[in-house]
Amino acid sequence: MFTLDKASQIFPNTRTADVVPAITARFERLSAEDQLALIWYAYLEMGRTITVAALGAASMQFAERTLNEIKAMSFAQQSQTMCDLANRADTPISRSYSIWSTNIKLGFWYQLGEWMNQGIVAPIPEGYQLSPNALAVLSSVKSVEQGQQITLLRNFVVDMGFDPKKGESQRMAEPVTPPTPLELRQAVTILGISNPTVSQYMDLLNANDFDNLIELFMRDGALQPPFKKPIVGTDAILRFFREDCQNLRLIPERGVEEPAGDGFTQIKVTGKVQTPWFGAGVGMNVAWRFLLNPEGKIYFVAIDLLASPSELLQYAR
Ligand code: ECH
Ligand code: GLY
Repeated sequence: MFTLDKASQIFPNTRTADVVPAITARFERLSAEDQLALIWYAYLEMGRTITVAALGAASMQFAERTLNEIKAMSFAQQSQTMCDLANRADTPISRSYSIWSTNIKLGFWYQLGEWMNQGIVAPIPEGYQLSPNALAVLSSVKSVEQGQQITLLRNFVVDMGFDPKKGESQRMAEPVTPPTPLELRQAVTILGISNPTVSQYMDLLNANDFDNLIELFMRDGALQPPFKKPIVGTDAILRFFREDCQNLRLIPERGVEEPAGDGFTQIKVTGKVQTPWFGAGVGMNVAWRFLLNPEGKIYFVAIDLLASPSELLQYAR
């Protein structure tokens, strides 16, 4: 029988973008001032080639009160509030922040960035000098591919704030958008793959049809997002889909399918993923590693951010 541990080791030659956790760890050791300035410079630089979309109004409602509170503050208080978030200081705003879903956190910073540009929120002080370490981290951020850059930026933002319950708190997420109507859905085709579970997985996720998507999983099945521990069980996976997976675009390209023993099948697919934040502007190179039970239900799927585009063609076990 397969265990989760054994399942997570299928296709061990998949090379993931380990620079992401490595750079994130270096970033975390910087001062709050350096962190904020570094993000500002990286964000400005990225904005020269790609456009970030604003979050819809309905999704922003949870952050609105905090945003208005910050807007009404003096520049000094605003800078302090942003530093508190980066320092994970225990303040009421840092506590509110920690229970927001990833997208609400990103939408909140997007708005602050707009206000910094307009002079409504305290800018990074003119002539601010990054420390030598921060300069080195910034140059590492700039040196990786765009899909890895936006993953870094998202990591930086997600880890801010103060969570007394360490992730166990009630979370606030955006409203769930209804699934795409059947007649507007488009089916993927994946070179080398005829397995129906895998194509349905892609099609249902692309259609935000999470209630049918979750039916593809075994009750104790698991999904492992990039650089994360597996999310185990259909209740937790469904919550993750609703909170973190709306309006993604999965563009699988090719794959291999082989027996894995005990009647299970292992399938590796590579391709691109687009996030609604950047649309077609950024295609992240990813692999999906599926392990299916004899009935074709998903026991395990890992999504890996790949080290380089050449990994898209890498199928050797
Ligand atoms: C300013 C300065 C002060 C400090 C801060 C600032 C603002 C920063 C801002 C940053 C915005 C960053 C954004 C990043 C978005 C990243 C999105 C990513 C999405 C990846 C999704 C993937 C999906 C994979 C999956 C697949 C599955 O099959 C299953 C589900 C799942 C400048 C003010 C902070 C505004 C918007 C990286 C890979 C394929 C696992 C989800
Ligand atoms: N905005 C959804 C995501 O890509 O995380």
